[in-house]
Amino acid sequence: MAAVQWRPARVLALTIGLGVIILLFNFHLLDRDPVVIVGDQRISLKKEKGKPFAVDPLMKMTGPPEGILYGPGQAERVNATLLSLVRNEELEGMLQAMDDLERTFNSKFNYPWTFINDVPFTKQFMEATKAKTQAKVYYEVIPKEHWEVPAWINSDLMAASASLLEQQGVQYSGMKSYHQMCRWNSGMFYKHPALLKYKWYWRVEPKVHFFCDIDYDVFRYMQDYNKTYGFVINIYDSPQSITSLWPSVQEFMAEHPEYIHPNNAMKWLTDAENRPEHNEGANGYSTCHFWSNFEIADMEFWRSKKYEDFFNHLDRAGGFFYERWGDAPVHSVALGLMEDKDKIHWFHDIGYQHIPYFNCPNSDKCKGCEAGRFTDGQGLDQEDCRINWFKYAHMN
Ligand SMILES: Nc1nc2c(ncn2[C@@H]2O[C@H](COP(=O)(O)OP(=O)(O)O)[C@@H](O)[C@H]2O)c(=O)[nH]1
Ligand SMILES: [Mg+2]
Repeated sequence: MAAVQWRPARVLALTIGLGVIILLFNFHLLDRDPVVIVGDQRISLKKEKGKPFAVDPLMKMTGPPEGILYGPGQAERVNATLLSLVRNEELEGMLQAMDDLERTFNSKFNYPWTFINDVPFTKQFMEATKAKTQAKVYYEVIPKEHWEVPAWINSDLMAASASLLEQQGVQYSGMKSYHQMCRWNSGMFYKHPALLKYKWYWRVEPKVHFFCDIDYDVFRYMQDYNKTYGFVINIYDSPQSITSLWPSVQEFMAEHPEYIHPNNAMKWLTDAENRPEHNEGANGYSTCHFWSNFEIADMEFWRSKKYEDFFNHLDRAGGFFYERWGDAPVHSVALGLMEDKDKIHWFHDIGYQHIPYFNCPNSDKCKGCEAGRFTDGQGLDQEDCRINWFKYAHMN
């Protein structure tokens, strides 16, 4: 075999060739940066230090979702209720949230309100809330067996865990009723006898704000476009509050691989690129979740056999009381694993605030909400993880 002769011209050609290949490869890599297109804008989803987005998608002018929508009086109401779990002491905050939702949406559509409490509502609460709406209003008490701490929870262990979590700075860990509330929102609310007749609900908490006129029937949109779950905000959770949640979920997945949806959002759930320390602290879960104080959703998902099995598995594991599992990560993990991710909708057009976070659309339908703003707290911008949802799922 003849030896290759390394003449200067050949070396030069080879170097140029290699250079071109490296350049093309780099372009290819650059091109592979996750991007989304919003209107005429290409938005990089690469997280910049201290900034949730290179360009905030919320700064783009936005409006209602695309497609056929129904305004006031244009279509029958669907089978839905506005839903609030609330305490008598929170009356003022509830009236304020009602004012906002009635002004922006419900005075046009008149969906019934259902208020739920673990103790009976006072006359004052009922009279004041009734006076805020033209729609029907219902007041319900939670059945005792839905609220109380289950028999298999050891109260000494619960108290010991609570003080440990308190030392780690987990908010509300020593407050028994908060754990009960999270469990009820995770696996009980849709079983309340007064809710069985409804398919859809919009969860509303006291003190939340709504900023934008909503001129179409959002429940009808969910139904017509085959959606299961609507959210506005995605944030990271405190890993210390859910250290054993993901390991429990992994056990469940091993037992029930048939429940995992082929078009799932597993990559969103397990992302370790952004805030890897959260993934590590939560043993494999990014902790990114739909912030469940706002939910517009189909209760049939929660009532399904797969979710019932999922909830029972978690309930038996004890983390609602030995840790401080929130209904937000529980709902989010269930949806991310067992629902078609295309059935999850980001209501970017609904201006919303629950302290300390906002969803503020850039739209002339909104008042009192600075477009693109995420938080009014100092240094909380990095809590926003909608970027992950956009990257691994979609923006609609
Ligand atoms: N009736 C009742 N409602 C509760 C209780 N604990 C929490 N809630 C409601 O559950 C929701 C979440 O509680 P909240 O205190 O706002 O928790 P946070 O949003 O996580 O800070 C709110 O709508 C509260 O009114 C409780 O013990 N009884
Ligand atoms: Mg709240």
